[in-house]
Amino acid sequence: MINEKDTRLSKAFITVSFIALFLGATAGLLQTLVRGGVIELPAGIGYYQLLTAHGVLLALIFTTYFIMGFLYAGISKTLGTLYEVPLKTGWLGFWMMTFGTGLATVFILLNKATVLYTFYAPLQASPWFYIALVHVIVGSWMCAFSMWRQYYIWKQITKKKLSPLFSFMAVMTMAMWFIATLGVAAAVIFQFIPWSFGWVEKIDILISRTLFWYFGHPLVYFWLLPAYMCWYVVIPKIIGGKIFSDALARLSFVLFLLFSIPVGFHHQLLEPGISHSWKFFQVVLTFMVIIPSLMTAFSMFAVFETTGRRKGAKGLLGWLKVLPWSDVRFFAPMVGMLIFIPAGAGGIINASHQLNQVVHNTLWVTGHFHLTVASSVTLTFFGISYWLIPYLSGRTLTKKMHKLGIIQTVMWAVGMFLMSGAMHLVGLFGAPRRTAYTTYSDHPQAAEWIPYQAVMAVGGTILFLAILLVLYIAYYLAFRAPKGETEFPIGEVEAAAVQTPIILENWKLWVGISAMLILIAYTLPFWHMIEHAPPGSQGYKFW
Ligand code: HAS
Ligand code: HEM
Ligand code: CU
Repeated sequence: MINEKDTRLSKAFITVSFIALFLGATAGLLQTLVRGGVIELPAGIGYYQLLTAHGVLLALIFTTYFIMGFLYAGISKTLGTLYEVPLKTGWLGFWMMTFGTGLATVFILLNKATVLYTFYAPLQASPWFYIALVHVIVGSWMCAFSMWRQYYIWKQITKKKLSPLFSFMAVMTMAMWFIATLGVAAAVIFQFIPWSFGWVEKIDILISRTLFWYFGHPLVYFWLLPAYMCWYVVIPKIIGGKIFSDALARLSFVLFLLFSIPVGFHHQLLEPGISHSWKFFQVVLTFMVIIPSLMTAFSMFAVFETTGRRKGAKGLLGWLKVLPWSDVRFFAPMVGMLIFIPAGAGGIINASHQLNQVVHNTLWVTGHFHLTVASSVTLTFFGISYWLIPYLSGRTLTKKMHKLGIIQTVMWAVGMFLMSGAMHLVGLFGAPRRTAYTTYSDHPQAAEWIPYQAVMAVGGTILFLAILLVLYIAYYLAFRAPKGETEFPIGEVEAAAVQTPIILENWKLWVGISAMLILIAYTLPFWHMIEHAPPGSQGYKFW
C-alpha cells in the first residue's frame, strides 16, 4: 500500500494533468471545426492563440504532469516511501512547475504569447511567457533531483548493484530529460528573455531553433519512455505473464539515452544554414534510435506469445485470442501499441532525408504525432489511469468503469483513425499544417483539401467526446468509486532470462558516451553557425 504522503504528490500532478487535458482538448475541438469551415472563432480569439494553447497544454503540460505523477507513484512502490529530502524537493518542483504553467496559460489567454508550442523566433512573446517556461523547466529538474536522490539513498541502504527495473527506467528517463532540457533552457535564458525584454535588439534564429530541437526530439521520447515502462513492466503482470528480459529492457533504455539527443537536425532538414553532411550524420543517428523501439516491439511480442502458449494457445496466432481483451488496463495500452506500428513507420518516412521534403510542414506531420504522442502515449496513459487513480485514491475499478474505459478506447481509435488518417492523406496533397480555414482564393488544389478537413472535424468531435468520457471516469475513480485496494501491477522477470549485466547500470559510462555523441553531432555545426552568423532578427508579433 502506498504511503499517504506519496499519494498526495502523485495526485497533485495527475490532477493538473487532467485539467490541462480538458482545456487543451477544447482548443483541439475548436481547431478542427475552424479548419473544417464549420465555425468561426468568437470574441476575437485567434486561431494561432488556440493552437498555442493546444500545443502547450497537451504536448507540454498534460504529458509532463502525468509522467511525474506516474513516476513518483512507481518509485515509491519499488524503492519505498519517499524520504524527506526527495519528498520536499518533489513538492518544490511541483509548485515551480505549476506557477510556470499558470503564468504561461494566462499570457496565452491574454493573447500575449501566440507563438505556438515551439516558440520559434522571430515570433516574440511577452517576456513573462519565457519566464514561465523557465519555471516549468527548472521545476522539472527539481523532480529529477528528487527521484535521483531517492534512488541514491535506496542504493546506499540496500547496497544492491541493480535497482528494480521500474526505478532504473525512471532514473534513465529523467537523466535524458535533464540533458535535453539544458538546450532549451539555454535558448530561453540567454536568447529569448534578454531579447523579449529589449535588453538586446536581435536574436540569432538558427541557433535558437537548433537549441530547441536539441531538446525537441528527446522531448518526444520523454513522452514515450513512461509508456514503454507500462509496456515492459506493467503489461506482463496484467496479462498474467512475465517480463521477457530485464537486460533487454534496460539496454533499450540505455540506447534511448545515447541516441535520443544528437538527432535534432531531423526536424531541421529543410532549414538553411546547416550543411548537408551534418544533417546526414544526424539522420543516421536517427535511424539508430529506431532500434530500441524495434527491440521493444520484439520484447512485447515475446511476452504475448509466451504467455498465450502457457495458457494453452495453439497454432501460429492462437496466443492472440487468449489475451485479456476485455481488461481495459490491457486493452487501452494494447490499442496504443497497435497504433504505434503505423505511427513509427510514419516517423521513419519523416526521417528519410528526401521524403522529408514532401511531408515537412504539411498536415502529414500533424497526423504523425497524433498517432504517436496523442494516441500510443495518450492511450497508454489512460490505460495507466484506470488502475493508478483508484490505487492512489484507495478505491476500486468497477465493472461499469471498465466498460466505459473500453468504449473510450474504441472511440479514441475511431476518432483518431478519421482525424489522423485524413491529416496524413491531405498532407500528401500538400495541405499545410498550422493554418486556419482558407480556400486560397478558390484555388482548385486547395479546394480538394476541404473534404479531408471536414473528416478531420468529424474525427476531432469524436475525440473530444472521448476526452469527456475519460474525464468522467477519472473523476469517478478519484472520488466516487467504492473504497478498496487496487494493485499497482509490477511484473516479475522470466526465470529463464539471462542475468542482467551490472554494466547496464553504470551511469558514468552511459552519460559519458551520451555526452560524447552530443559533442560529436553538435560542436562543428554550432561552430559554423556562430562563425557565419547573420546580423540577427528583431522580434515580430503577427497576431
Ligand atoms: Fe516523430 C516530427 C521522426 C517517433 C512525435 N514527431 C514529430 C513531431 C512530434 C513527433 C510531436 O525525422 C512534430 C514536431 C513539430 O511540431 O514540428 N519520429 C520520428 C522517428 C520516430 C519518431 C524516426 N515522434 C515519435 C514519437 C513521438 C513523436 C515516439 C511522440 C511520442 N518525427 C520524426 C521526424 C519529424 C518528426 C523526422 C520531423 C518532421 C518534419 O519535417 O517536421 C521513431 O522513434 C519511430 C520508431 C518506432 C517504431 C515502431 C515500433 C513499434 C512498436 C509497437 C509494437 C506493437 C506491438 C503490438 C508489440 C519503429 C514498439 C503487437 C500486437 C499485435 C496483436 C500485432
Ligand atoms: C495540433 C486536433 C489531441 C498534440 C492539432 C491540430 C489539430 C488538432 C486539428 C492541427 C492544427 C494545425 O496545424 O492547424 C486535436 C484534437 C484532439 C487532439 C481534436 C483531441 C480532442 C491532442 C493530444 C495531443 C495533441 C492528446 C498531445 C498529447 C498536438 C500538437 C499539435 C497539435 C503538439 C501541434 C501544434 C502546433 O503545430 O503548434 N491538434 N488534437 N493533440 N496537437 Fe492535437
Ligand atoms: Cu524527432
